[in-house]
Amino acid sequence: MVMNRQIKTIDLFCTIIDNFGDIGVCWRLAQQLRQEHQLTVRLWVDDLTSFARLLPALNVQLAEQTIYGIEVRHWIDHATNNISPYDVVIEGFGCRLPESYLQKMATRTPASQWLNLEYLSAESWTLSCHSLPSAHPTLPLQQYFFFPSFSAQGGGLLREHDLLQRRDAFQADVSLQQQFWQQLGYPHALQADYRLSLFAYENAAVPALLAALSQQQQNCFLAIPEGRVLANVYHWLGKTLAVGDCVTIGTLTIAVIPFLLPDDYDRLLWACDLNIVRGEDSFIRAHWANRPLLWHIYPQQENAHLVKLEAWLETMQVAVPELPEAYLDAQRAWNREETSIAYWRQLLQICADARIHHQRFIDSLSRQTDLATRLIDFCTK
Ligand code: TRH
Repeated sequence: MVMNRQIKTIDLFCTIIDNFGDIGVCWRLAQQLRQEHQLTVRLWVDDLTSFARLLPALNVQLAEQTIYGIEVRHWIDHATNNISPYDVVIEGFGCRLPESYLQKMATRTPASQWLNLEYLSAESWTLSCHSLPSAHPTLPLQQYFFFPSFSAQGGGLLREHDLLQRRDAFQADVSLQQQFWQQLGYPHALQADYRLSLFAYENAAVPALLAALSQQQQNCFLAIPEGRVLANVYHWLGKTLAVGDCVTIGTLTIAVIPFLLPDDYDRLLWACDLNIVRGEDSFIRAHWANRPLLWHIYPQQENAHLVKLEAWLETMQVAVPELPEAYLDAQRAWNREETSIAYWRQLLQICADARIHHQRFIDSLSRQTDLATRLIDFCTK
């Protein structure tokens, strides 16, 4: 008979290399484990200053603090020295745990369960590696690979239990949307024919996209949270913009908005007709917005990211064969940094044509169990 193991406490370790994706995922997971699974969660983060962009309530001077019931620890050298490991220890994205901590995990009774939370990829090999153990070379400890996935066979996607209801309520209520745009300082955004958000890495396609959007039949309101892609926007405009600035060129209005709190960023995605997103976490949040998206995938050496991109496109196509090829091609064009204005002139139509098909893909994902629940199931069984 297989005995279910009781899990009460979880350590989650995160290093912030650059950008916000790793901590975005870890913070989201920590909150869900605490709020939806009533676990004691200790989150170890090496860079509190970057973390504070997502969580301004964080005091970056403190080595330990509790926020929303989660114990946040500054993960610096020796921080784990006098600490007893919890029931489950999760390494976010292959960050290396101190050897002394691994020893304590192995000698604890029962030994801590050790998971490596991997990056999301729709590639099929991740499903065969999901949940596989890998033995520590010297300690009696196994590490298990946990792969987020679009498939029922993998680790699933992060999705809070009430997220879709909150989204639906927001999208059904124009006054909530009006209030949101008002708070951002752009009440007139709702008067545009289309609303777009843009969060991307530097991308040479941006000037062509903006030029195309400025020469349409319809008016577009484009909200750009402060970040790296602004370099390309400035290039097209011939001048820099500060947060709070808003310019109109032809049919395009561009507003540079501050980097938003995660809940407000969700609202921005829900409020837009098309979201341009990047990396991993904003990419998944854009799925849950249930609107067409353009994904700027995190560039990797030897174009490994293009394989990942194709795997996601294939996953969508298999789930919804009617998804227009043009929508899939737009993803490729964005990542090859297509600079033809003529190409981007079709984007709004492509997205409008794809919208209901894309929503069928999101529906299929919404019916799957979320990542946090699968993770707990995996640890308890
Ligand atoms: O910041 P990113 O480029 O992170 C990337 C990826 O995760 C990539 O896989 C990883 O290897 C690399 O970092 C090191 O993109 P991502 O994943 O979308 O993370 C951005 C986070 O910032 C996400 O949690 C959403 C959040 N965000 C806000 O909270 N407010 C905002 O205004 C914006 C634009 C984003």
